Amino acid sequence: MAGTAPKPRPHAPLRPALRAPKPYGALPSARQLAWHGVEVYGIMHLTPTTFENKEWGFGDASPTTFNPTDFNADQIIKAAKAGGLKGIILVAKHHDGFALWPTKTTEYNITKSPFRGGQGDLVREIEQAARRNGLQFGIYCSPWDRNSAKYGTGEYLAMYQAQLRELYSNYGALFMSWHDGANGGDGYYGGAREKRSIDNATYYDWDRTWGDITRKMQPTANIFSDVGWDVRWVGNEDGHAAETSWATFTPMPAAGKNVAVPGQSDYPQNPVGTRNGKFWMPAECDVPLRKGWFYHPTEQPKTPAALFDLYLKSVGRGAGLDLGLAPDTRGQLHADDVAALQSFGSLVQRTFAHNLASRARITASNTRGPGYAPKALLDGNGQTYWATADAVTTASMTLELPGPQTFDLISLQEYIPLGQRIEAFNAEAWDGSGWKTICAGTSIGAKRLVPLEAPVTASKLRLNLTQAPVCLTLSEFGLYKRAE
Ligand code: FUL
Ligand code: CA
Repeated sequence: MAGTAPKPRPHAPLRPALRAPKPYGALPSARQLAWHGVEVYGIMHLTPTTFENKEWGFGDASPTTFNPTDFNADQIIKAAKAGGLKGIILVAKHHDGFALWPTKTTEYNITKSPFRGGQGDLVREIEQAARRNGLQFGIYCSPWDRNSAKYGTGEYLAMYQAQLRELYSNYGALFMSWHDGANGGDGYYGGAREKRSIDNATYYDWDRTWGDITRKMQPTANIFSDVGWDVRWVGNEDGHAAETSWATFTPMPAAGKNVAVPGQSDYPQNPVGTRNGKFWMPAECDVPLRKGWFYHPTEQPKTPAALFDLYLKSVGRGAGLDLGLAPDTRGQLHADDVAALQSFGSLVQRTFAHNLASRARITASNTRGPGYAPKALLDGNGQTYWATADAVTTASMTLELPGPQTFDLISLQEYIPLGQRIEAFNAEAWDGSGWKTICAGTSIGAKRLVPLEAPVTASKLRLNLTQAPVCLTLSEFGLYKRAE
């Protein structure tokens, strides 16, 4: 995208009014900007727990349980790609503690299974298939380990950190490092079969685990947790953010606690975020394609229409959509899952293939000056944007379409490298005799998709940006008709 941005004119005099707007509030890092570009990705669960038909393995399944008879990384990744997923996070170790790579840290790993005659490395196979097919790769390594005898003691942290080091060293650059919040409780724990509780505020020493290991070894990896450093959990596993969803966030400590750290924060705010929050920490909406994160023969994948609705409520609210993929005991996605992904991907692709506003004549009530003209909203390039003069915090723009168009979705994007600025907007359509409000909303951020109650046919439209603390930026505007 950056490659198509207009080159600055070197001889244009740099009058102060033409300088870019001053950034506002917490800003996204380069790593987060890259993450915003991914939008839809997947998280894959396939461990001994699949073969036990459970959601949480206790940690006592024999390694020989893990025996996918026809594992095919390309089948899984190609289905993900057809679904429009641009990245895949592999659960390299779930709560049951079984490591899907030949680790030195525990005997409870893939080399003790029949998979590839004990020579296999499932992390490697998925990583390579992902890269071959142009998907980014990420890792989930569960902090909670129900197999390890060491769990709950100081020794376990060293083991967990060593596991992260192995995963960070051997599988190329990661786009995400995903850290689950489920912690402690009962488990096998090397045969003790007991309940172990840890203080999740201190036990994993996240400052050092993430600061000294993840950041240093994998600077491109976005750290996800309920209050991850880069991406926050949306607060539910249903796949949607709140209708108002700010990318900025000030984590809330749990009742009686001083600081909000993973596992010790209050979640009511997570779906909405915090207006003017301390950090840029957009939401990830994680939701399984089926009912559970692991494959169960009795469950069905969600319909393409339901997935499209989740897309609107996640990506369309400035968040990411992380779709759970559950290969079956063959080690492949069920044909129903492949079909659901394919139809969902096609629905998104066909809906957004053509911006019905792309040939509109667009005028704005205020423009900062040359280089910030409103036509930047229609060039399909997120790097070019329209902006107002410093003192102007509300504006309207009028779009005259070449003829009547029928649409039921409006798409807006802010130029987020300068922060999340806009707090309220609405749109009106000209119905021949007057302006009729067709939608209204609050947060925009990386992307806002507004589904209209019913399709609108119009050849003239007005977008009103009605509230912001500072001057405005907007990088893209689109009108779309939901595909059948
Ligand atoms: C959850 C875990 O407890 C689930 O088993 C699953 O891995 C999901 C992605 O995160 O919190
Ligand atoms: Ca643009």
